[in-house]
Amino acid sequence: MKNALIIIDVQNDFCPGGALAVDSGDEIIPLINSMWQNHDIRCLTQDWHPKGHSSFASSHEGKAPFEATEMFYGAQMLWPDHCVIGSDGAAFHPDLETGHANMIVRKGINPAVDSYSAFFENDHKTSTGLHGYLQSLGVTEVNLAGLATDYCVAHSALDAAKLGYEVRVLEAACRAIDLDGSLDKARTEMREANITLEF
Ligand code: VGL
Ligand code: ZN
Repeated sequence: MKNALIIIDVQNDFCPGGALAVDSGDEIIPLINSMWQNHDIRCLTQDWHPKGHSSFASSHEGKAPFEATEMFYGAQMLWPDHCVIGSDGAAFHPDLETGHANMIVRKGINPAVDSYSAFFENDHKTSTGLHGYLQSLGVTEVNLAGLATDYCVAHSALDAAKLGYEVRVLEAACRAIDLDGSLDKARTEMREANITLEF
């Protein structure tokens, strides 16, 4: 039995000054850097969108960022353009120690489907391959931190719980976007899924 640390989307665009900045997003980096040692398998995710991605408000006429819309796979929040493949905004924050990672998952690369979770795209069907990777290494426990608590961290945690992992979210090493109560909602859903929220 092995444990994994999965660090979600600690990229320039989610940190202060970025295109979809999360308040104090960069404050979690020293804590994350101190956590690598305690885990067998260490993964990073990178939000990684082609230009004109369908999750960008700019791709929908008459829509503004932070408005919701309907996609063929269900409700989708529209965002400012962010984490465009190859851009500085898509790069990991320079203070994040990325050298510890066994593997890096890139998600949201399909122009038509967003991907909050590290495990499945927002259609809840298309796998990123991370589950197979962790399974093949004997990982049973998944610890998550990063950005943003209420979107990519929560969706990753909920999918991990559904897949049968024991899941902990290290909230001291997370920061939230918190749109219209999204943080409270995410916390409730995670608790209901038996995910441990740890400070
Ligand atoms: C995220 C919104 C859009 C996240 C990614 O990392 O939480 N949020 N893309
Ligand atoms: Zn995104």
